[in-house]
Amino acid sequence: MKQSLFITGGAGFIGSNFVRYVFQKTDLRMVIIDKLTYAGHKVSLAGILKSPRVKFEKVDIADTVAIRRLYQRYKPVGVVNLAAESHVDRSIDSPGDFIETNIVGAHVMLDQALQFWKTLPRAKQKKFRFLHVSTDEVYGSLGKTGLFKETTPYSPNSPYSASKASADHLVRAYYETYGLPALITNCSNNYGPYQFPEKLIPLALLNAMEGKNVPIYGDGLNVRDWLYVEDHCAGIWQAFRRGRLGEKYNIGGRNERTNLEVVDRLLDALEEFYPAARNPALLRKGICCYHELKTFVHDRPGHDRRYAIDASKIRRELNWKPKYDYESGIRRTVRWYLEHLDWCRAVQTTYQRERLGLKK
Ligand code: NAD
Ligand code: TDX
Repeated sequence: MKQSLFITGGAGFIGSNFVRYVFQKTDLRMVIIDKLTYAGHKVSLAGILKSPRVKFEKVDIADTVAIRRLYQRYKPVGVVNLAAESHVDRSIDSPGDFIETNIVGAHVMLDQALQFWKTLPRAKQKKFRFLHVSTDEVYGSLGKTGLFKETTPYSPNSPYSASKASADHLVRAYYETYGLPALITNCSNNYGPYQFPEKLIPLALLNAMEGKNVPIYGDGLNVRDWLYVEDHCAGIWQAFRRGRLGEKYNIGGRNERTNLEVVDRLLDALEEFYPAARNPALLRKGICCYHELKTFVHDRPGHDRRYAIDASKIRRELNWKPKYDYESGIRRTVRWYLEHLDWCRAVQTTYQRERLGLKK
């Protein structure tokens, strides 16, 4: 049997896009390890799960015994660790879940990888890699100028980013202390198909389509650096194949936008593909323009002001560059959501786009 790659979190947003990417670009076998939380759905992998090249294991990455068994059973050629609790607002309400998955779970994946790797013959040890997928949020918040570099000191502000930062430190420690062949990617905000509708872009789109308010936190001037998800997948794949062990690679598309700019562009695109004048949900409420739905709401506690990524290292060393510009990415995304309302309904069983992150 061909050797397999472990992909944790493969039923989530980036994970499902990454599984599709690897499926199309290679002939590798994949083992998807996912707990199927509120954010993980097999429907995001429709079609692919039928392939004999793909195995699905519903397992919690923090379950040491189950993870050990998977390493022993499949003997992977490498691991791409995407599984995480990923939503900042939820981390404000329930930080414990983030500690458990993002720190304890990452540690279990690393430690069991090390135990397994030590049993491999030299030649296989040399090929094995553990790539940990992280975020730019570990660097904290920027002022009006400047970019996050790989050398920027960590300064996480939310329980989410603190948990991701902890995991990054553990990955580094496992490389430095035990020689586990590991590396890290730190990416900016992703957007595109299969993003769970708790995040700004799908939430704004779906609310607007249904004639509901589009919540904008604070003054709407916080800046994020947006990257189309397929470009992130390509960066992860390049780093996994050719990145230097023990290194970190920042990934980002230099698409800095205020949240207000993002929402305005989305609502314009929605008007183009689904005019408000033809949308019964808006007509019923006497609303003639999607922009009327924009609503300023209480700010997120500890809301980072600005993120911006310097991706020159991955460009230079691994020849990665984004394929999609912001305009084409946004248009593809809006069209995808309009054409996949069945997916949106299927994944929103326990969550109705209520406001999160104000509880504590
Ligand atoms: P997501 O929330 O859409 O998906 C996370 C997946 O992990 C889900 O399928 C979920 O079921 C699974 N999962 C959660 N806890 C688990 C556990 N204990 N065991 C096994 N599986 C578990 O997240 P996403 O946006 O796809 O993010 C994926 C990774 O990329 C995360 O590590 C995140 O920190 C990182 N990241 C995300 C972004 C972004 O903009 N979304 C940017 C940079 C980095
Ligand atoms: O309803 C909203 N209104 C709003 O103004 C929501 C959900 C968000 N926002 C703001 C908060 C942020 O400034 O929009 C911006 C983007 O918010 P999110 O989509 O929640 O993303 P963010 O907090 O920036 O984090 C995302 O990017 C980095 C991912 O969720 C993380 O997993 C990733 O690491």
